Parts: sequence; structure tokens; C-alpha cells
Amino acid sequence: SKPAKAVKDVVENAAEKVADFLTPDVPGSPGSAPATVEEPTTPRDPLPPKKEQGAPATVTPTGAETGAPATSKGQQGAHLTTAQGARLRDTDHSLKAGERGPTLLQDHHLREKITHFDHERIPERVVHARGAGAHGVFEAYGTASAVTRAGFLKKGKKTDVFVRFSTVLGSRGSADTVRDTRGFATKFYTDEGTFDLVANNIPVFFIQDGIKFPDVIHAGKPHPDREIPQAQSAHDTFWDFVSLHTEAQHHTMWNMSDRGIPRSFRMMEGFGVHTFRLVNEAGETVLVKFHWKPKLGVHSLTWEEAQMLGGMDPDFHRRDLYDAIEAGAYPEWELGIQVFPDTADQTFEGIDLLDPTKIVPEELAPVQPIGRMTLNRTPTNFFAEVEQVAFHPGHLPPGIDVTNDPLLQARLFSYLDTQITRLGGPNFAQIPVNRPHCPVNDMFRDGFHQHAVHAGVAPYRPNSLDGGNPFVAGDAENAFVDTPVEVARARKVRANPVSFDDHFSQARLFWLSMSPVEKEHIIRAYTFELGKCYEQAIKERQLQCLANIDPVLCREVATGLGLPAPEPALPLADPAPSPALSQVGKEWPSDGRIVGIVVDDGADLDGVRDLRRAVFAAGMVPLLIAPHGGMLGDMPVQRTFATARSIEFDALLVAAAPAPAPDALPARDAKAGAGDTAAVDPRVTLMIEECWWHAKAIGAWGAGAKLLAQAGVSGTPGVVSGDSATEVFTAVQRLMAAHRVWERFPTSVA
Ligand code: HDE
Repeated sequence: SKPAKAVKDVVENAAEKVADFLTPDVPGSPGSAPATVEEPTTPRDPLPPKKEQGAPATVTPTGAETGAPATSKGQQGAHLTTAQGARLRDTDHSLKAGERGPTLLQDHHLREKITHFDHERIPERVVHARGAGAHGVFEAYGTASAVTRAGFLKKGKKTDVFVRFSTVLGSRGSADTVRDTRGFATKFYTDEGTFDLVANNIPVFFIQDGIKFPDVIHAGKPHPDREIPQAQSAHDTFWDFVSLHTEAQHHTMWNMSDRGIPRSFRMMEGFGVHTFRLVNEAGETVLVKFHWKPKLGVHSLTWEEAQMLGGMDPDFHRRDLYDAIEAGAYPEWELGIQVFPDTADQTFEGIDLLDPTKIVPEELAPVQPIGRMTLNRTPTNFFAEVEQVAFHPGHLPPGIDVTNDPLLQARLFSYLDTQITRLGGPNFAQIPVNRPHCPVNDMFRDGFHQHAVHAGVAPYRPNSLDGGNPFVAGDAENAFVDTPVEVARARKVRANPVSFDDHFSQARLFWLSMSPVEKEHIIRAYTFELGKCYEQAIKERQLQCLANIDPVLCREVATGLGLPAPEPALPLADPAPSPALSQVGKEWPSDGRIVGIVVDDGADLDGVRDLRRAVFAAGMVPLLIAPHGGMLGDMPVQRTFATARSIEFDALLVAAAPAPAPDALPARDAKAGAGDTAAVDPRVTLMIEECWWHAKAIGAWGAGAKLLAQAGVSGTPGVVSGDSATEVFTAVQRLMAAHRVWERFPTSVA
């Protein structure tokens, strides 16, 4: 039959057709002379490149390589389509046999939609799972040019950055304001390769050797049997570990201080923790520690605010960061370095620079500013940017190098390793937020989620087929050169240097550097955390650690726990305090601070209008709180008594004494016949009381001034009243510069 003949033709001619493709002089091809068989390992000259074969393009993958538009983004066009781009007319109904079903397996849109959804989640980070991020720019002062050849630190150079702030212990959905260390990781997209400064808001770490990281994290995470408590250190396994593993005591002291509950990501310092090595043009080296200094100063919540926020606004820090940026109150930090000579013993003033449980007090080595970072753009898509960003302390540009700090050395392994699992393969550097902003030509190929369509045939070196590309760079072309540091003749050991044995002197240094009110907060934090432990032996062991730090601290916590205070087991160190560690006693700009203004329909609206103007002019954010939503004259009401709580505000101004609204609960003290206060909405009284307890500035005029008297706070420190709104605000603004009305906190220690 006809079809049978057609098949036969194809088959018969096939050999001939194939032969056409083969060049007769390729050894071994049909029709060529028998080849001398070479051993595959026999060296021979590489084949010359084919005529049209040049260097492959070195563009970063955008999709343009496939013919898709270079601007190719996740989505374009106004029409809903399938993942393959076919327009859809219905995405609300699955395809069924009749209105009442069953649903048909052939519904490719249903299957595609549900399958994609089923795979939307990726594993959260094993630590630092909860975070928030923002884009910005770093501008160098040029002051570091003498000590590093890093191009992004040359005077006036601007570099794009992406920052991710995080807590350490909690899961992705945990509350922002828990007591914990905060991550402060910055990606600098420099012209010479990405630099990641993967920092924390605490300058020391729990462990001196990275091999202990799984131990400290297992101890801090929820208990393995019940998986509680979430995002807390106030539990037995944490205190079990840190009381046994006493090198953790310095970091723990910072966590128990107000640093463990920051007011805002914008008001945190950042620390590179480890000592790094900088290399200049001449190849000379210095050792440095990196510091971020927030323009707004270092501020904290009170413990009660932090706990209330955990329920009322678990996203407080994330919201604060995004609100500030969107309001134009761009957060700023100065990057600074402490510089030390790169001596053979790598110590400075007796402090071992390779020990990550030690700081070098700023009074001994000042932090020298080298540039300024401004965060000015919130992410477009949280998952794409904040969740998928991948930092790594080994992402270093020429001019910045690592040291032998054994904690840093383990980190250099861990980050890439964990990201392969978290981001599903080795190609996550191609995710937009992770792409370097400079040419990449790395010879890495294939693998899961490969988005690049690499040109060329020779992803190996040396090659001639791609014209020798890629070429290695010489010193003159700014290659990253590992610093040829001498390695001492040594034996392989699993041991620390003797200097790492001092676990208490710097915890004591921190304690002695605190003001009385900060000491009081530390005492209360230890008492709370240990009070949450069940095991008596753990409390006693931690009290022994506190005795080795300071007898007053130990005594006060022991009293709170109802346990005897032990004697120190070691002679107490005698360090000079470092005033730079205290958060109290200075003045800071109040940009981006939130001022709550209590008003009602009878309030002095002209005064309120002036006040709002003055608050905006001071770079702060006024929020009107009224009995009802909508407008108050020509001003929008942002909060009602039902939606506002004191913890959102940095200061409170009271312009009215509103009568109880219908949705108010009875005043707490109404039954006790507290007189006039019962005639005021109890939520307003509560707001004033809470602001007072939390040591916030309070101001009032008009009817509001009377209310302060009724609440029993007028005439106390940090409470001002006056005739006009703006006069009161001027006084409140001065109080806010000190952050809190510190004298309102009771202190039992000197
Ligand atoms: Fe990390 N750390 N870390 N860490 N770390 C991670 O990497 C690790 C340490 C820090 O916003 C992980 O991608 C080890 C010190 C921040 O994405 C992981 C050790 C400092 C972030 C990891 C440390 C940090 C991480 C988890 C001890 C301050 C969040 C997810 C040797 C200088 C980065 C990831 C972000 C994240 C390992 C100690 C800061 C598992 C092994 C010290 C800010 O690789």
C-alpha cells in the first residue's frame, strides 16, 4: 500500500541522509579512512575555535536570551492568563459535567492553579525566619580609602543596598517585639561584586566556635516535645544551656538589657561581631570591626509595651519600617569601623580580636564613620525580595577579607549550604534580589531553577572554543586576592586559646556601664526569664553565673526568685565602664516618631490644626484619636478609642476630655466612686496611664489639661500643660529628644 512504501523510502534513504551530515574527514565517520584510535587521555592541542565562535555573552539572565522582551517581568498585560500566556475567561468555576459536577480531570486551569498554590511555601530560615526588608543606597565618605581598596568605599561612591532585619528564634509568623537578638543583614550591590555585611544588633555572640551553633539554637528554639514557647528565651532549655556554657553570659546580658526589645529597626545599632581584615592598594592590612550607628539613636521598648504589642500589633516593627519609609522619614545609619593593627597576636589592649564574645570598648578604639546608608524603598513583593534574599558572610569584594575567628569560619560554610535547601537548588544567585549589579561570568551551569540561557560551549578553563573566555583577572584588573596571611606552625587540635576562657569580665563591663534605670530593667528581665523556668537547678546555676558578674545583680534577681544569692566563684573583674554602651543620657532627633492626639468634637480644633502642622514640620507623624472615625472638621481621624492603644505612640497630647462613648466599657475605678474620671471615656484614661507607666512625654491644653489632673499625673516629670497646643508641643518635643522620661522608672540600684 501507499503508506507502506513511504515508510520504506524513508528507511532506505536514511543511511544516505545521515552520511550527508557527517564530514568525511572526521575520523571514524562512514566513508573516511580508518582512524588511528587515540587514548582519550592522550593530550593534544585543542581544536581551534570555529569561525563564528567568540566569547559568550556575559549578561546576567533576564529572559532576553530566549527572545522574550528584555523587560520581561513576572507579569505583563491586563488580561488574566494561564502560566503559558493563554487568556482566560473564567477563573472562578472549575470545569464540571453539568452545574452539579463531578469536576473533570481535564480542567488544566484548575490543576495548574491548585498545583502552583500547593507549592507556594518554601522552608523558612532555620534561624532569623521572621524579618522585614527594604532597599536603599549607601554613600561612602571616602574615609576608609587609606585602609581598603574596596571601590564602594571611595569618596562619594553610591551603591545600591538591600537590608533585611530579623529576630532570631521565632518562626516566620511570630511576633516582632519579643526579647531576642535582631539580625541586621545588608547586601551592598557593589561594582566589584556583592558585599554582604550579615550583622546583628548585639556586638557579641553566644558561642566562640561555630561548631556549637546547633547546640545554642536547639536550646533556644521551642521544646521538641510540645513545641512551646514560640520566639522566647524564657524557658528551661535556653537557660540550661547558657548557664552551663558560660561563654554565652555576655551575649545573654545584652539580651536581658533593653537592647533585646528595640523600639524600632530604625533605632538599632548593627555590629559585624567578628573582626574582619581590610586590605589597601599597597596590600597592607588592618583589622576592623564594623558598626552601624542609627541617626535616630538606640531606643528600646519597655518590657510591658513589648508584651502588649505581641498581642495588639505583632507586626509592629515591620509596620514601623514600612510606614516610616512610605511617609518619607527614611531611616539612616552611619557605617563605621574600629581599626586595629594587624599584629601577629591579633589582640588589642589585651582583648582577643578573634574571640566573638568580646567587644572593644569605643573609648579604647573610636568608631570612625566611613559612609551613610539611607533606606528609601519598601519591597514590591515580600516573598520575592525579603523571603528569597540570601546573605552570606563570604560575599566579599576585593579589599575586605576574613579572619580566623572560629565562629566566622563556620559561618562561611553554613550560609550557602542552608540556602541550597531553602531556595531549592544552587541557582538562587539568579533570583532578582540576589543578582549582583555587575557582570557575572562564573562557569556554573545547569541545576534546579536554572534561568540563564548560557551561550558558548566551554564553561571550563582553559578553553579555546569560547575564545579563552572567561579570563582570570590580574591585580591590575581588581581581582579578589586572598590575603597571604602567615599561618603559625601548629598541631591539629580541638581546643581554644587560653584567652577565650574569660567568660565574665565583659558581662561585668556591660553591667557596670549601665545607668540605674537600665540596671533595673536587666534585673527585671532576668527575674522574669528565670521565673518562667521550671527546673530549680537551672535557676540556681544561672544565679551562680550572675554572682560571677555582679553581686548586686545576683542579689536582686535571687530576691525576685525567692532563692539565696550565691557568692562569686571567681574573683570579680575590674573593667573600666564604657559609657557608649548606655542608651540613657543623650539627645537624639525625633524624626518619624508617632504623636497621638486625643480629640473630640468639642476640642479646640484650631489648636489641633496648628499642632498637626507643627508635628509634621518636626518630621514626626501626628495621629488623631477620636471617639468616632471619619473627619473632625477638615482633619481625618486616624484612630478611634476602639482601635488605638498607647503603645503605638511615642508621646501623647490630650486636647479633650471625651465623655464615655457608647462602646466604652465601664471605667475600672467607676465602682470605687472615683468621681470625675467616671465621666471620661475610660480608654482615654487608660491611654494616659499607660503612657505615664511607659515613661512617655504627655502634654495637654484646654479640656485635656483638666483630664491630666483627674488622672493624677499633672505636675509629675515629663507631663506638661499650657495655654496653646504649639507651646505644649515644643515642650513635649524637647522631652522626646531624650526618648523617655527616665526619672519615672523606679530604681532600686545605684
Ligand atoms: Fe547566622 N545564620 N549564623 N549569625 N545569621 C543564618 O543563614 C550561622 C551568626 C545572621 O536576613 C542562616 O540564610 C552560624 C552571627 C543574620 O537572611 C544560617 C553561626 C551573626 C541572619 C546561619 C551564625 C549572624 C543569619 C539561616 C555561628 C551576626 C539572617 C538562614 C557560627 C554577626 C540573614 C540563612 C537574613 C542567618 C548560620 C552566627 C547573623 C543557618 C552557623 C555571629 C543577620 O546559615
